[in-house]
Amino acid sequence: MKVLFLTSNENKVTEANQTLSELGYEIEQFLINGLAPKIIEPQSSEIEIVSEFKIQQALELISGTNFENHALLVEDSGLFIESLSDFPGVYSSYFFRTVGNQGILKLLENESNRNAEYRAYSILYRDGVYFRALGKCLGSISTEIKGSNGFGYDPIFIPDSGDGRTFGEMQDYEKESKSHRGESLRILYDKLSLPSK
Ligand code: ITT
Repeated sequence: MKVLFLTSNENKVTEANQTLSELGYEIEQFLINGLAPKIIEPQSSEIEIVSEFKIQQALELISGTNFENHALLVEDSGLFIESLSDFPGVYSSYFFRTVGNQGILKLLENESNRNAEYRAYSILYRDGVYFRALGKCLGSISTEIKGSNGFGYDPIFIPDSGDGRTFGEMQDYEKESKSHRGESLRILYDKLSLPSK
């Protein structure tokens, strides 16, 4: 089954395919004339609320088109840093684009509490039914940038469940088995696998 993923982030599409392709789902980025439609994100500090807005926009975009019967996927995620009162959180994408990993390292320069958490909230819509899943990944912020795999904050994020390497130093399958997105997609996988009533 083809699933249209409304996102501007191709890395999210790759990671979703890693988990959901086993179910026979083929995740494709939702494009109109070759471009990802602009998503309007609400002013909210909750990734759950942002995701609900995203799925409604996806539904509006396919309404009345040839894609009307396709399954849809959206996700909102972010990095929540304890000593920064959960910043950048829902602003993770913007913060990364403007100041990047160096900006985070600078903010934490003299900070001993480097605890952080990645969160991802996914919503999959199929045949009139919504499937929702929250995934979390506990970890800490490194003192330097390490590795070039993954995307975004991966070169400064060390998952607690790992061996001290950042996600940027891990292979895709290692990140997937520990990450917030991996967890959220595995929960979706389990929900989608249940026989429908
Ligand atoms: P869409 O909203 O178009 O889906 P986006 O990249 O802007 O794409 P979000 O608004 O959900 O996505 O922002 C998530 C940001 O959080 C993302 O851009 C990264 O900066 C960061 N992030 C989330 N998950 C990550 C991961 O697995 N690895 C590294 N950074 C991540």
